[in-house]
Amino acid sequence: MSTKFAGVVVVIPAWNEEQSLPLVLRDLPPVDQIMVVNNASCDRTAEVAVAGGAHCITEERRGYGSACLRGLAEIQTGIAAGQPAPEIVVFLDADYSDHPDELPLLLAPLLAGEADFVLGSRLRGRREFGAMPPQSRYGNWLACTLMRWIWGAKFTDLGPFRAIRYSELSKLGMQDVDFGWTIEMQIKAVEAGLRIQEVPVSYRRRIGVSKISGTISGTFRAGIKILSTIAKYACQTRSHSRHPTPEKDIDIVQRS
Ligand SMILES: Nc1nc2c(ncn2[C@@H]2O[C@H](COP(=O)(O)OP(=O)(O)OP(=O)(O)O)[C@@H](O)[C@H]2O)c(=O)[nH]1
Ligand SMILES: [Mg+2]
Repeated sequence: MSTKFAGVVVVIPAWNEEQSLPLVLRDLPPVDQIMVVNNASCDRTAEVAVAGGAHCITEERRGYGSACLRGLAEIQTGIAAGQPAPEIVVFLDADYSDHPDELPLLLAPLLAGEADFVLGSRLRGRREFGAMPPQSRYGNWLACTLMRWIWGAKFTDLGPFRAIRYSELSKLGMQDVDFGWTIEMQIKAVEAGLRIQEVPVSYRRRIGVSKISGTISGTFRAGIKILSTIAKYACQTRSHSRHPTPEKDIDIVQRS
């Protein structure tokens, strides 16, 4: 039995993931709390979450960001009721594409006090053939290229498996209720001057029905959402700063 990561809460947004969620929960190392946000599923997602030892809450409003925001609201409610604030919040998808047993890789720089935000990069890690279809890789590349041009930030991915210091996350003012959530966090982390690191993570084909990258409409909607999120924050940056183009690259430490 591995040692428990104290002060760590894992938030898992889940929409109809009864097949994959038990495997995610099985492979996660012990943490203070695993919070599954059941996003109005019509399968047995809630039952398998509880059976797997997770704290399960329901968010009726659909959308990836809605589920993540609900997880944050639940943490705030706990703190208001006297529970200690978590030190680190981890986000992880419920579809078993990421490898939950790689959690220690994400936590290491945070626990060592070397980073405030650690992003799992699928582009720098091992990917099963077909796990990230070409449109998904292209979308990531485009978004990361735009972030580099606009904010000088050298990300390689918008991966969902990520860990962030709760004290910093709670100050970012996260808002997006959809698939703009991941890039919003990255942009706001850069603008807030957080110490950011990327670590390579493995990625495999999802279990269950693909909702985004495996469908044309899902890919299109996610792409539009990500680009419009970049445009929104780029306009805000421009209106707040007389020097919108950073003079030097923002250092995102790449750990191997
Ligand atoms: N698509 C979608 N996913 C949601 C929603 N709410 C929660 N989720 C969860 O968010 C995670 C990411 O969604 P995925 O559907 O895996 O998106 P993706 O990884 O970009 O694409 P595919 O795996 O190819 O479908 C999964 O754990 C979903 O169950 C929602 O409203 N829409
Ligand atoms: Mg997925």
